[in-house]
Amino acid sequence: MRPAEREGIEARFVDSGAAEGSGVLGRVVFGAASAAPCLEDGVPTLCLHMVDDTRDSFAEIWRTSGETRCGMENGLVYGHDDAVLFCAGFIPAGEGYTDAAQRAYADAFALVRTLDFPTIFRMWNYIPDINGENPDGLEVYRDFCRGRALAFEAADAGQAGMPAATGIGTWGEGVGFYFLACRDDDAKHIENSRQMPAYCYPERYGPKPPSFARATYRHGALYVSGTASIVGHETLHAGDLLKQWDVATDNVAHLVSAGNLAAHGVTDGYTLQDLDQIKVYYRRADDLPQVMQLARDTFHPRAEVRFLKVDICRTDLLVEIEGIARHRGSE
Ligand code: 3EB
Repeated sequence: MRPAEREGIEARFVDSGAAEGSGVLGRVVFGAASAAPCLEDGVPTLCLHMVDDTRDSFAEIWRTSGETRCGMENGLVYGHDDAVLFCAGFIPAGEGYTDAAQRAYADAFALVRTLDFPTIFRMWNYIPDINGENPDGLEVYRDFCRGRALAFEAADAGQAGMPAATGIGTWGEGVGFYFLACRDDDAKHIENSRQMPAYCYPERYGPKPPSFARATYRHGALYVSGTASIVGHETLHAGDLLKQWDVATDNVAHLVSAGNLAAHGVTDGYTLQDLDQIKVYYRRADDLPQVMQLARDTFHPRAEVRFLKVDICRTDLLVEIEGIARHRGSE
């Protein structure tokens, strides 16, 4: 694969309430309440409870230059143009997540087949009480992972179909999720040679491993999964924010580098300065000032960065970073 033209879709973070105009595929509100997705003024909208003060709310807007259509099916709300589909869903809180997650993912896989956007290239999962326990004593995250893995197995998608993803906490009730899928099969899933593929994690992290790739490359953009202080499969530096930041950003830097991408047949390469639409998830409220300073020291001065205080899938992780790498050109 060679670097292609700038792709036809892009994300922006806007403070809630900002005018949007046309060409919006979907909108995710990181605000003070969660709800099942809906069409709001014809725009697929997912509200996630991710902040405790509405003043900190923002929306992630997915925009395209193409003509958009939208719809609803099986509780999934979607918008698409000729090339890319945005889709959001919701799993109400209940007696555990294995079956519900498996069903929701099966419905999502069925929808992308029906609408003919067979390649999912980025997925986000916001999971309430992620470190809590389900009624059987299984951790909520592990319970969710089991259902998701069963859905991937049933879809025969296997590891080859697992896209870049985020699986992280939310303050809300019920799992909110959204994803991007495309018609072409140009998406390439990328692993990180510093980290064990998540779908190979040993059983001590749960009965079924997490189903995601470390990144997905499509049309010149590299969608970087949630990335934390994990080397091999092990958490490094429990309790130490600074060291975890360094390992997490070293992981991202290596993931996006030309050397790592070349191992996947992708002739392109990025640095941390190319990362944008960054979300920094942090566990402890008191860490915010330090996390903001670290982000200023690490990322491009014009990169969009938002900070979200939520629980992270492993209790020993304090920070996790995601974003989209793209060449900045002459902006
Ligand atoms: C990790 O590397 C940290 O379950 O979808 C990162 C990205 C993580 C995605 C997911 C989990 C997920 O294992 C956690």
